[in-house]
Amino acid sequence: MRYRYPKLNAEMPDRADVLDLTPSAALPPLVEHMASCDLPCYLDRSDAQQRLCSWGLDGTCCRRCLWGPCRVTDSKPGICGAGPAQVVMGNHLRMVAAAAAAHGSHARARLETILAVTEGREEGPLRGMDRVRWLAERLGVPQANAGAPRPDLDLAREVTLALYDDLSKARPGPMRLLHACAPPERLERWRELGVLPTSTMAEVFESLHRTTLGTDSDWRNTALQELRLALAFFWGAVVPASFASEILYGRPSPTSGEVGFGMLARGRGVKVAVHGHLPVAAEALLAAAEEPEILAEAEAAGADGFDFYGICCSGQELLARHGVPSVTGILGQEFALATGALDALVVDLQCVVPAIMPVARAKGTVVVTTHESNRLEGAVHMPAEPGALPEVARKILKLACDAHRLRAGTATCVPAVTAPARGGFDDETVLEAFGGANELLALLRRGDITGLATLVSCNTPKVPFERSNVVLAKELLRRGVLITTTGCAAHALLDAGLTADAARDLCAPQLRGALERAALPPVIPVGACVDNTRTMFLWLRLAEAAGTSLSALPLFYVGAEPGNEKALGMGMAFLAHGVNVLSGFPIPVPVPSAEHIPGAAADDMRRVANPVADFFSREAVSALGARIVVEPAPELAAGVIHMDFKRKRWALGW
Ligand code: XCC
Repeated sequence: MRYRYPKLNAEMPDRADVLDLTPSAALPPLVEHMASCDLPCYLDRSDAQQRLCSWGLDGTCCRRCLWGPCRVTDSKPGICGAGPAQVVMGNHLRMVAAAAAAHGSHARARLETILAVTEGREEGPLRGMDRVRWLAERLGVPQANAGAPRPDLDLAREVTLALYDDLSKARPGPMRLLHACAPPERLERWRELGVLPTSTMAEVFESLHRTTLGTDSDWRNTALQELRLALAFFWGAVVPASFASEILYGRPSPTSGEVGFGMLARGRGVKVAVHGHLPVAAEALLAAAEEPEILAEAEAAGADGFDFYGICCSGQELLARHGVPSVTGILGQEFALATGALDALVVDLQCVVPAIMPVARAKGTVVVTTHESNRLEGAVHMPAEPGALPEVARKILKLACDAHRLRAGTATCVPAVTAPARGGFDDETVLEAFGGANELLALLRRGDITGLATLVSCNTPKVPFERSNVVLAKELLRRGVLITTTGCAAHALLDAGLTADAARDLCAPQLRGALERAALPPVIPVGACVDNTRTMFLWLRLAEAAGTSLSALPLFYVGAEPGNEKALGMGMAFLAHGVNVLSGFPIPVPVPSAEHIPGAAADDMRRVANPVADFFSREAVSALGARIVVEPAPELAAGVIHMDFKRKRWALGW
């Protein structure tokens, strides 16, 4: 074994390291199975890519114009004269712009679905009218007309258009939801820094503009644009996407069951997995699967109805609202197909990797794409547009039945690995469970809860499969930290059994007592990545109860295994709100990069100074009251977080 410590990206685990160190009992047999089928997996592709390009790792490769690409150092600026800080910052900004475009497209698709319902083009009802009324109150949208309450669809339409405006308006002006919900202390800081945004689309537009050749050459000014963009990303895309899902499908409710790859062997139905981020097609599939005509199709194909499964964030959405078993996150998608258990994989938006197609072909699984932005070569495309959802869902399920019929007798390899799990929580259910924000605050003050952390974002080949998230969660529970989770981090923690009540045994005694009294699991899944909204609102309620700012409280945003640009944008958004951010990896988050120490052992590295890194790790503290910390080793990361919580507690006199 070679891999010990992922030195700032310079060393990645190889196949043997991953098999040795992953906490997942399901992964090794699946890797072996793929090899026996002559199907390469991500580990093969990752090994083939080593060593990764050091310029890319440092963020100092500039390919934003056609003069280069330039590999920039202090002594060798780009052809235009750009130095390393400018290139690192500009590349970084472009990644956050991509993130905002991704969550923004996601929000837009959901807002369009609500509008289709309000216009009668799509079937209702809107199950989240409480959220509509809550938003109407915050946004100052009148709820009555001439003394009579406004019809639900009318009110929902105006609220949705207000959210749409925050997402898309081009002319300068305040973002309504941000101004309605952000704490006054933050609004004041953002005003002072000059980073109040116009809209998500406007800030993406401006970010791309100012990273073109010969534009913003002052990297500090580019850093401020990144903060402005991060606020637009959060309040114009992330929060509306989460709320829109609630308006369409209602609040989640706590569920319990089992999760993991082993669930693919359960049941005798036509097996359909949903994958991506938009639960629009997935919800329509669940509804269609109850219809007698469709059930008859399944029976005619020799099945006993339908068995649904979830992958990535669509999986988190279905787990939260319907208790549908989640199978895996982004790195596990090809293994889910390799089991040979799935008849159909229905994908919507984002995090659907092209590597799944050869595996699906080999196993006879039909892959259906449902969104124009997310086509896959060789897949069947069935656009799940508002207005056609029930019909498209029926057609997809019929395709799945055909695949089931054709696949009869296909050999499967499903590791018998499942975990008990709970899901379906939001900020309200967590607060209710503790008896309200004041009671949760009292537990925090008393030290029953040391601090609160949210473990979010993706999985990455840069660590052994799911290891950083799982090790870090266990270490934090041992230190009394209350954990919420979303996205692929949640998949890792679900699969490790950490969302089951039995895992309370891993907690510090006082935290364990508090969780038992509240009947909450040790790690609390609050949904998909856009549902980081729920953690933010939980923390805002706590700060309000404490009469202080987020930056004064023991809170940490943790992306131990960031992979997608969206993870980067989310970290920046929490940072802008005054929450410390721990990232498992420096790139794309800029921190001092690694350099071999001349004359020392082959794996001795030192950190090289980088002003952008200093900005986010030091200067950000005075500007925002928070900073970015990078620590790849999860055991050490837990110590970093705990130390910060102790300092915050001392400062608060707790
Ligand atoms: Fe994608 Fe959301 Fe990341 Fe997972 S966690 S890899 S973004 S599915 Ni959102």
